[in-house]
Amino acid sequence: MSAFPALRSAAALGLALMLGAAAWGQEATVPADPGPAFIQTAPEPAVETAPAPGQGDGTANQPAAPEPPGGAGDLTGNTADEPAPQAAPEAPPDAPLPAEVLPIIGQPVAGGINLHPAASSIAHDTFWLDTLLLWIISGITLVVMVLILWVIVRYNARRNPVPARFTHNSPLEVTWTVIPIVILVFIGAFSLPVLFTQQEIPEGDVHITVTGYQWFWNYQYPDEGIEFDSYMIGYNMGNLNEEISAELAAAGYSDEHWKLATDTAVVVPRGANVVMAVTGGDVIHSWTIPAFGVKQDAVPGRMAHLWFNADTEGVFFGQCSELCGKDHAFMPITVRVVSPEAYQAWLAEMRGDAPAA
Ligand SMILES: [Cu+2]
Repeated sequence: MSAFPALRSAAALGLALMLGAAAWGQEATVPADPGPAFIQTAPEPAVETAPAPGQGDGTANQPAAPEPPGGAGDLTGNTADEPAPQAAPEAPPDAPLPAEVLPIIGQPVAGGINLHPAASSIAHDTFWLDTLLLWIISGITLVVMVLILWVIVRYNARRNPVPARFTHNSPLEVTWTVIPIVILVFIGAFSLPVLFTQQEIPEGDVHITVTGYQWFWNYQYPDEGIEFDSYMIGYNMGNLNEEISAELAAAGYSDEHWKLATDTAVVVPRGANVVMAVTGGDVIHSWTIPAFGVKQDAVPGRMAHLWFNADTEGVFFGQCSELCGKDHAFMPITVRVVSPEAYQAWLAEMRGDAPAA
């Protein structure tokens, strides 16, 4: 297991060299570069220090702007005392985010080359399979490379001036037919069960219907009578600017989550089988959360299904994964995995029956 990061690193290094160091370096360092004026001119102290007095985790996301009455007082008391750092970004989206501090897990990281941390049973299975395949292809590549080198050294024209003239070698032909078959059967024995697990939709504890539109997502919880749209924070507001930074901060995100964070989020409870019906309202989109190991095309006129069981509480990001028009890059996906209790509280808030307390 421990050899894989090294193998991946080697592969990524080769790729980086091929692509050119300049392009690679630029992409990897942009988020960390303190240079851009638009980041520096943002009200940095307010964004950075607001959560500090109350809790150690300065980067964890804060409760969303609309607070449930009386709820989460200990977490929000400190920020409430401070003067509002900004003209409060108009927000209150129709789907308030749960007032719970969640770690942001499923997101790209600067210089990262590995898969997102697996956060569902399907992701654990598929990522394990990915590792197995990496071992196998590495072995095959090594064997072929050794064979080629051997032929180059041993059978070049100088060392082997009179080449053999035979045309068939039955044992050899049987061998190079049978060995690949054995390898493929071996892979299939592991990959097919994973594939079936993905495609056999279990009984759902939570049902969600997601519809892709140009350029946002619509979510419905048919069992709960809940429906809301989900837009990228800062959609149609130009490049990253103070206004967008303020909206991100108000929703508990930071600048690095621009183009990933949405104004509303899919909220699901940890440990529940979530069954999603996926369709498209205009053109083909594709819904995915890499950390869950799920991706499904959203095709108009068809209702496809995916399922996952998230085992880690946190915030997970995905992006539309089927080129769907000019703003394809601006319809990200945010899923918040919360505790079952927080999920029930969120449902109550969404349905409008506010808790008595
Ligand atoms: Cu799309």
